[in-house]
Amino acid sequence: MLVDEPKVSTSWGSYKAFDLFLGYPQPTFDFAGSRHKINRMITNTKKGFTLIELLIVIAIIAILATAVVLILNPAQLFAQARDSQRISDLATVRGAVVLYLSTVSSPDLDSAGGTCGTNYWGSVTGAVENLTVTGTQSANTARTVAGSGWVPVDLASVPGGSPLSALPQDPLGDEASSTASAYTYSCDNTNKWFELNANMESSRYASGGGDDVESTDGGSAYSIYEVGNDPGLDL
Ligand SMILES: [Ca+2]
Ligand SMILES: [Ca+2]
Ligand SMILES: [Ca+2]
Repeated sequence: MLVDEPKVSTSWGSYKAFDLFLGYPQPTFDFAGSRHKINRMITNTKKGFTLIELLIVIAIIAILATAVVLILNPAQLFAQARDSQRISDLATVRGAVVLYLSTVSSPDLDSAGGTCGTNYWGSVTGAVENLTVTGTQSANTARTVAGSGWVPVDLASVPGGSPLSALPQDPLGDEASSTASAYTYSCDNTNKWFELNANMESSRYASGGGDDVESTDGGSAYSIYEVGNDPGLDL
């Protein structure tokens, strides 16, 4: 475009003659007016939020926070984490007792040379997790691994030493707080069978849940998580 091209003024504005000739009239750029508009935009952004805008933002944040709490449900997430710990703890103890049975020449599952009978052992006093047990709970609730803990098996006699340094306890179960959550142990010293029990806390892992481990463990109690080497897990 030539610098000295003549402009044509119409009622719409000012056009260059060459654009009119092509049939594509282009308004000339009004630098002064645009600078004014840009300045106004900058001024507007500096103004900040109005009260209504702030209230809307707060309402949106509140709705999102509620949705996150409803979807994630932190209480259930913590319960699920404790259930994962319970599943892991019982697998660890089960592995240790199985190792004891396979490596010790004369294994004794109650460290008393008895039959175990209907006695059971629990990780806290008054442990009633194993609903199928009708016998007496041993006073042994210690976490020691040499035969006087809540799993009365002398794991220290395993060649190479005990696979556990201490017996686990239910994540919510301790003598001071509650007897509602505990691990239990029962045995058959004649057949060298044993069973370990825990109670799942979350709706996910409990009986009827999406990852139900209580009713799918092959044991005798629908609402208790059972592991061990006892056929039918009905000790
Ligand atoms: Ca069960
Ligand atoms: Ca249960
Ligand atoms: Ca059972």
